[in-house]
Amino acid sequence: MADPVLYAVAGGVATITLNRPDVLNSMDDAMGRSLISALRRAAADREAACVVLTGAGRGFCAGQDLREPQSDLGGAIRNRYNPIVRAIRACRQPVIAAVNGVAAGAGCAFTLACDLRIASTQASFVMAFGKIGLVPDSGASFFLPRLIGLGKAMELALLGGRVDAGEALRLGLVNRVVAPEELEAATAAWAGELAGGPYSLGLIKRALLHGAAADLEAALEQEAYLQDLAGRSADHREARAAFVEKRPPKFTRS
Ligand code: T3D
Repeated sequence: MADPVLYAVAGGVATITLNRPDVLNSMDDAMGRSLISALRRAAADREAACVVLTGAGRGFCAGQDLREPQSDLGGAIRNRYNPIVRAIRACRQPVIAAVNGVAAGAGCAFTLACDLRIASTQASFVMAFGKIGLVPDSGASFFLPRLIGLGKAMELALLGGRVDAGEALRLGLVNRVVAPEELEAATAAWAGELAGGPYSLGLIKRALLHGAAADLEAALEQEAYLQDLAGRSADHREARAAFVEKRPPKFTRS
């Protein structure tokens, strides 16, 4: 049986590919466990300065595999879906969702949990939960209103319509839309740029994630804490020297 999740690192970029294309990469137990492992592996991988999450075949991820018997949904959320979302957020590197096709249910939520989203024109987004008598999970109730506002989030969650890539871009659900044949190269260009960036990129991610859920005082203090860390990095010293010497900086991600 093929591995349900593939992991590869090249040029400072770890690529995690959901790999059950026959069922649009819908998630069964084995895939859930593999995805959690792959995300934790990427977070700890010293060679990886950026992580890409994508799907094999024509889907990104159609959420829970609805053929898998399920009696304890609360348990499934706590033991499978919540750890995936936490693992995406806990990656010290920026995580890009390269959305190659339909992202439904928890699959849609995973894209929202990533830091950046590049979609192919063949991608679509479905908050499928309501259609099958469930509620948004995998962080969708947290991320969706923050990304596109409460009114539109409510519409997508209650009506469950399929949002195409163009509308997703207009809504701010994705950062960029490209032709299917350009998705890999466009993702590689962003991932390469991030992988070649300074140590502080991971701290920028931490600052914005904290700020999005904090009050002003907490955000100000977190910024001071993270700036202290960034200011002690070799990459910051190098960037200052490069500025003064009028040359491009050479970052070592340290
Ligand atoms: O239950 C718990 O543990 C709680 C956790 C819940 C988290 C969730 O994610 S709930 C949401 C679950 N997902 C869905 O409800 C989405 C179901 N799928 C669809 O609505 C549609 O398939 C799509 C909108 C995603 C795509 O439609 P379309 O027309 O492009 O493709 P299709 O023909 O429906 O699907 C292609 C194949 O994938 C098909 O198999 P077949 O007929 O070729 O053998 C289809 O059955 C299979 N497939 C698609 N989604 C799933 C799936 N198989 C199992 N589980 C799926 N979620």
